[in-house]
Amino acid sequence: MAIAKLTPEEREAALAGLPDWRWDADRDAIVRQWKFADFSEAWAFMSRVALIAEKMDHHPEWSNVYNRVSILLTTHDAGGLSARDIRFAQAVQSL
Ligand code: HBI
Repeated sequence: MAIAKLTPEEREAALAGLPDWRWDADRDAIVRQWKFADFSEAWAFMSRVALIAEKMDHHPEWSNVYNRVSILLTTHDAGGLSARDIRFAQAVQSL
């Protein structure tokens, strides 16, 4: 499924609205980390993110170590960051 990568200008504009996310130039991805009180809190968050992923048919690259969760968003179909990643990050932001 062809979807366009964001231009540098589009990326900067999108990131201005997502201050907690940073751009990973090597992956052309956006990344964010969270630290929760404990594993239970982290897992509860991941459960909600998983539902977003299935609903949007867009899936994060992520990892969890005890109370920490890292999420990296990129669009494999585009070979880099796309509007889908921005929409996903906004949905996570609004949890
Ligand atoms: N998730 N992050 C990410 N990137 C994709 O390109 C992607 C996905 N989830 C599902 C998906 N693509 C499918 O739409 C296609 O691979 C069919």
